[in-house]
Amino acid sequence: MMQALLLVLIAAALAVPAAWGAQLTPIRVGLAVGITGDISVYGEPIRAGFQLAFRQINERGEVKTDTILEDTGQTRDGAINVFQKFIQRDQVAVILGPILSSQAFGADPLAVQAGVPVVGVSNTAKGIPEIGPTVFRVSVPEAVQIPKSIAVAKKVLNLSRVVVVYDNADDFTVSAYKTFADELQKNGIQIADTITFARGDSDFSAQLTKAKAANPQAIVVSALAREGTLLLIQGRNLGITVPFIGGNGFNDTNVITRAGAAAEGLIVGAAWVPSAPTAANLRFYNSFRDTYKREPNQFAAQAYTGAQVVSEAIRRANLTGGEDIKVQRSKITDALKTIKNFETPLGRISITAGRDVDQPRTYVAVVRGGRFTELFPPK
Ligand code: 1QQ
Repeated sequence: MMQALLLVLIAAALAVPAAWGAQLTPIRVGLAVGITGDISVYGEPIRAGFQLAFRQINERGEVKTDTILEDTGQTRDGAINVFQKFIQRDQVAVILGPILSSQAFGADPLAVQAGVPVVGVSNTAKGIPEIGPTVFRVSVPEAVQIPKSIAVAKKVLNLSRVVVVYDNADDFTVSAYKTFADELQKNGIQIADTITFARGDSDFSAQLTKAKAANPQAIVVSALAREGTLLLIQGRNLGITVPFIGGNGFNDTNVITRAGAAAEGLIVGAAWVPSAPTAANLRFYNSFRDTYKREPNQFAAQAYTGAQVVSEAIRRANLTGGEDIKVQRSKITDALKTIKNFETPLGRISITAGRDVDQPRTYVAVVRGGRFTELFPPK
């Protein structure tokens, strides 16, 4: 009896370090964010979401992290440089970012080569997790979201004829364009014209004049925020009155603020809306607003979610922080694969066998009165 009790006590004592957090040294996490340049409209909310989440995580004390934030700027090379620094100089155990799919296609292969897990929080092009066995994302891909947006838009607008305008110089906008074109075709919606521009352009009068002449019921646009905003404004100035339907590039309140009245009626698929009625979202929404004195957006919610997923993986990896960096990297990679039905501001999400996100609840939003509002199809 005494012996059995002793064994139980010894077992309990041995179990304590794992259960109570034996982590002694913080785990290094690299945050690759484009804070300057055209993509700062995404980078600012993403940085805010990361920093809020890691502050709360470190305050809870269960997982200790040491985050290093680096500005990638808006280019692919900028992201590659930051990844090199994170992997070699800073010896990080895991990376969150970079913002654009086009940056991920350039930088993620370096992480794959070094065995460093990467979690994208805003990459939505096709083929991101397929970059390699350490690449994950929590941002619902456009291939999943666009079919929902087109189905809702078709019903709401009774669509049969559109024009498609897209940026042919960016990986994400090209990928989303292809998904839009497939989906329009599947829904029997005629594409009266397909018109291109290139990232960096500022004058869209030729494209918009051509689009207007095709007399569509709506204009489908695959663009990043800067070009997307200019297209909305210039389109309205040219007398285009039909609605615009956009992709993930438009999911930012800055687009609405800058485009003003020209953004009204814009339809966009979204991974998050402010009104998502879950306890986890309410906690996130309120703490973000209390901290930053402004409303979060989809990108902030996704960044916060990515930080939560990474810290949960660090917790599950049972690290002390003293391991060889290679061990930390591989244990976190393995732990990321175990994330299932995990409560986040985006709802309950899972990491699939293909390292992509499974997010059951997504939204189609319309801009009304300067806000993204959930759009429901008529019954
Ligand atoms: C991508 C995107 C952009 C809109 C990120 C902000 O979805 O590049 O994949």
